[in-house]
Amino acid sequence: MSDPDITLYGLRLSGHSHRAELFLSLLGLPYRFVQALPPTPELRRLNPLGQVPVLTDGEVVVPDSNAILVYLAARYAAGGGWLPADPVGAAAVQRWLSIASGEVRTGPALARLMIVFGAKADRETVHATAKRVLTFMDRHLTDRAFLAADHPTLADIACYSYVAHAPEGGVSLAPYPAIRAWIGRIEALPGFVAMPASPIPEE
Ligand SMILES: N[C@@H](CCC(=O)N[C@@H](CS)C(=O)NCC(=O)O)C(=O)O
Repeated sequence: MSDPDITLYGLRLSGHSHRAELFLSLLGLPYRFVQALPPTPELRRLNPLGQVPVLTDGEVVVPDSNAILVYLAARYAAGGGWLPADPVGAAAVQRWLSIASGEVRTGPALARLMIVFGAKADRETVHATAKRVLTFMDRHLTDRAFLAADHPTLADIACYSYVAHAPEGGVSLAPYPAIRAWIGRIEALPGFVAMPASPIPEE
């Protein structure tokens, strides 16, 4: 296998970018980071949607945070348990990738986007979505160490950034002890790298 020649086009305050950077760091892969928002012409060439993150690895171009996780796991960590090959394990991980792009994106991530970046959305709806998904996740984690297996998988990496930084959007994690314990387990993984913190708004 050729040496990795990896560039991550992202934004350091983006949780989508962070999940890609976190996984690169957990795998110990060398990479360059290029800040690409507001969308640069290079970013638009690599991803016509104009969104970060995009990962390039030599000639390979992979837009989308979850696609990047899948690419890195399959290319550089096959058999490492991040992306199980068995049908039940694979489906369990995919379920959480969907939740990361669905309820986590439209709940805690959007609540943070409203505060940190001034995005406009209906606060009540966004916070109701956050409560629903965090309540579900907390119950799910009550008797589990990780979301989709008895070890960390892409499910945990995809969900971590926006859940851990939910308080920056005014979504407290105080009611969710199992989630807080899970966050501690992710942050204890060798190679963990944090997303820069933004101020937590007063109640
Ligand atoms: N489905 C995409 C969503 C990425 C996304 O929403 N990126 C935001 C930053 S957090 C972005 O690039 N926004 C700029 C834009 O949409 O113009 C992924 O998972 O990578």
